[in-house]
Amino acid sequence: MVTLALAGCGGPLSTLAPAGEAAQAIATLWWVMLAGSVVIFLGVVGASLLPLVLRRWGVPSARAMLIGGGLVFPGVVLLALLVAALLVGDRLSPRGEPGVLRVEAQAQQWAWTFRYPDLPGQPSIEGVLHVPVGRPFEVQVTSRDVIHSFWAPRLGGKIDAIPGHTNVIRLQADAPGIYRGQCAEFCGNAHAMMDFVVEAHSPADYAAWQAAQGAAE
Ligand SMILES: [Cu+2]
Repeated sequence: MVTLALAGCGGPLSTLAPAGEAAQAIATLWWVMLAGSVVIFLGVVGASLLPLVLRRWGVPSARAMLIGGGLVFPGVVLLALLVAALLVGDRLSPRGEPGVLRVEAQAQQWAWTFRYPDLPGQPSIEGVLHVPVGRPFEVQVTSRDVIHSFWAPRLGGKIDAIPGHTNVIRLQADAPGIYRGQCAEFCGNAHAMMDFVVEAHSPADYAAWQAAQGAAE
């Protein structure tokens, strides 16, 4: 049953098929939250049945239920989730590493344009983001019109594309391949069509692509 339900979680836009460090951290947090919520659900069901089973032993006082179940327990769970989410968020944030690959992603109804400020000729390519594998890259995301959201689920989390503002997300692809991305903020009629791909190249292929950009200039 669970296997059947989880079979729907695969595919090219699945956060549960991570292909990079940031996406792996997000997927791990998701599994921890799923396991935790199953345990809590069973605990709550168990606690509600306990008085029936152990009637003669008495039930906890209302005060104990309120303080234990209403304050202490959710407090501990929410604090643990907050710490875990902050740690994962840190892995998605830019780290100011020297020499990190920088890419600009500009959203516009209804397409993505990627620019490479560090490459000769500063190429500008619509719909395809070229990156090398095994090396972190920072995507500087902005918008020319309304708010969009940059999201390549197998590589990492979402980040808003806001007009007049630049948000940065740090991603990495661990294996060569094509990773699909999608605008994740409703932005008008063709929002659902506003997709892109991240093409992760082996170091040699990336060097060749880079050289071709310089030559095209
Ligand atoms: Cu959009």
